[in-house]
Amino acid sequence: MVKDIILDCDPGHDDAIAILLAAGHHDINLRAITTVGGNQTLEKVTRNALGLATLAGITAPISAGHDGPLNRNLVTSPEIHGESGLDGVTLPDPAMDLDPRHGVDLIIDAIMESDPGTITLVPTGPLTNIASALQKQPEIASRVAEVSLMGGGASVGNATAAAEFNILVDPEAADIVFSAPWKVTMVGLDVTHEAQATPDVLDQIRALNTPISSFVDDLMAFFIRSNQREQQFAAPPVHDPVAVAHVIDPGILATEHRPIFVETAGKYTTGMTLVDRRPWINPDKNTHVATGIDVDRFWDHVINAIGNL
Ligand code: PIR
Ligand code: CA
Repeated sequence: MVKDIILDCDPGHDDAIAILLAAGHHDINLRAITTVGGNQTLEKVTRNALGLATLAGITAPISAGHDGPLNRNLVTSPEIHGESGLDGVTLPDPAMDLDPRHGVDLIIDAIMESDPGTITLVPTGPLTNIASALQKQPEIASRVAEVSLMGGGASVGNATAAAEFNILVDPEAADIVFSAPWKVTMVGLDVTHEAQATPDVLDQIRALNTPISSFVDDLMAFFIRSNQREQQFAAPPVHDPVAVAHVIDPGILATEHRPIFVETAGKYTTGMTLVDRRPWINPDKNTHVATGIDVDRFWDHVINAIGNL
């Protein structure tokens, strides 16, 4: 079944793979791309989104959202993604214009224009735009099928001991998103750290032998080096496409229905996603945590999508 998604992202090497997966996979109808300040400044990630859309032949509207968190200063990740946010590749000049609407308005319009329950939101950056959309039009909560977001973790952080980067950048926004009356699936580090671009995966991508496959190869070459240098990963975790893959093929992830809370004022734990795993606690919120992943099936979808482009 084809699923309609809105991708809210901060490209970013792994966001780029999420965009290619969404654009190339036959079971996804990409309705809109919105950008948010995160891995790099809004200006840079928006430029990257336009270049990627040009490369992949995407015709969906693209618009720029918030340039930084609701009430904090933006922290970026140049050590992982470089100065451009997408170091290691040269993007084509954009062949399309940005949609003139603010990203938040594009998100609201796309949801309110669609039949209830048909759109899945896939945020792969800080949750600023999504929280802002909820504040501006709370009715979106009842109209969205699911929020499949890359962020957080039940047992591990990357930006700090407790926090994953996307949640740490804007914890207040994350708190709003995890507290709203809609289904949230947290595709966090517990599963995305398993989704590594191993030499075997890269061989399969190279074997496609297309302009896009060699672009992905160059993109991953930079990401391999930065992840090795900064976080001692032998092969880099490619986080963001896992949240798209969950929409394509829900069986790819094992999930648990558990209450999840975002720490906004911890001494050591700001940005932590606290998962209540006490078995006797009946979840009274519709939050789900991903706890396992079929890694081979995940890469099959990504490689299939890249091959379609
Ligand atoms: C990845 C990211 C940030 C920091 C590191 N070290 C690695 C970005 C990715 O784009 C992904 O969305 C999320 N934030 C993973 O933490
Ligand atoms: Ca991202």
